[in-house]
Amino acid sequence: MANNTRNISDYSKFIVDLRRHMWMAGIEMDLRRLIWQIAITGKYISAKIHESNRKLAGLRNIHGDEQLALDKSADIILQNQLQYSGFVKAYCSEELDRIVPYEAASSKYHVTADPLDGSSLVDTNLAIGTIIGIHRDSPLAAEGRKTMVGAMYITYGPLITMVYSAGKGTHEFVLNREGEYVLSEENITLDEKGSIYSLGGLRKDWFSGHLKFVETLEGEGYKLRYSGGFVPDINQILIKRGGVFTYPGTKKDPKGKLRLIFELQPMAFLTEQAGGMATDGKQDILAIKPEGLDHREPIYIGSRYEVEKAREFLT
Ligand code: AFP
Repeated sequence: MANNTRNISDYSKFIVDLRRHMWMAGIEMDLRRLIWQIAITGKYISAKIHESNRKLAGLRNIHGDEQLALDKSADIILQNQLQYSGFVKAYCSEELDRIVPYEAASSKYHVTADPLDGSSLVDTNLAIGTIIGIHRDSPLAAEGRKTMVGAMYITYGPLITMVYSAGKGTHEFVLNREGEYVLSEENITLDEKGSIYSLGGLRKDWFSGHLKFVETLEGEGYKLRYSGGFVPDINQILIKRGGVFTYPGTKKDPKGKLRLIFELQPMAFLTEQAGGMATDGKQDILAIKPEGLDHREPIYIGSRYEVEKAREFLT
């Protein structure tokens, strides 16, 4: 055989799909299967986004936001996929007002979901996403560092990508035309310092310490990257290997906007696994014990330099 042709095993070295990656990482079987089940829902949710009627469902979730039909549909897709999977002991999501126990026999994982974060961006065709937390106990039982065993998000953009961690690094996969998740970025590692910042909240409502922090980064030439979608904004910092996202406490909302269980814990888990940090300005997000499903916290998340710098201005 001419030496410039590769046999199939050579090619397979390059196409590492999600199941093979998790097996090679030595992740426990039920957790591998659960992550796989959740990743597959990305295809169904993406199909829903493309066919959705975008009409307001008129339903209200517990957080007082208006609920787009899409949020509800994404939640139902996740529940249908997980309720009888046998791996989920209980499920809670931003679209529900309680934790739903599942009767599956051998289930042991608790799943948290923001089924479609950034849904208000759907009509702008900007990227939105699904955020998932995986816990060995109820997410309300203790701080995230004690209960979390994994986290992932799916980004619905020009490509469908999925980033996951089960405690052995943070890795990105792309959904290819054949419907397989293929490894695209392995062991994502943030630089000590980045060059982009993503700033939530209104400047006029910022506290002085936060304003001084932002002005310091501006003085160091940071470039603004903010889409209004938590998933693509965090994804940009991970894929560009650095920078900081912040949605601070403000004079109007001292606890900020983003929810600890459904949004902040999963992104904090993924970012720490990528060598970064996530705090509320003072303490680690994963060190905060959730007080309830609607618990919100300010967030500073990304490279160590920027998150530590924020702490200087906020304590
Ligand atoms: P929606 O889910 O209502 O679109 O809110 C998205 C979000 O929760 C999060 O994805 C963004 O980071 C944040 O809100 C943007 O908030 P602002 O619209 O106040 O900038």
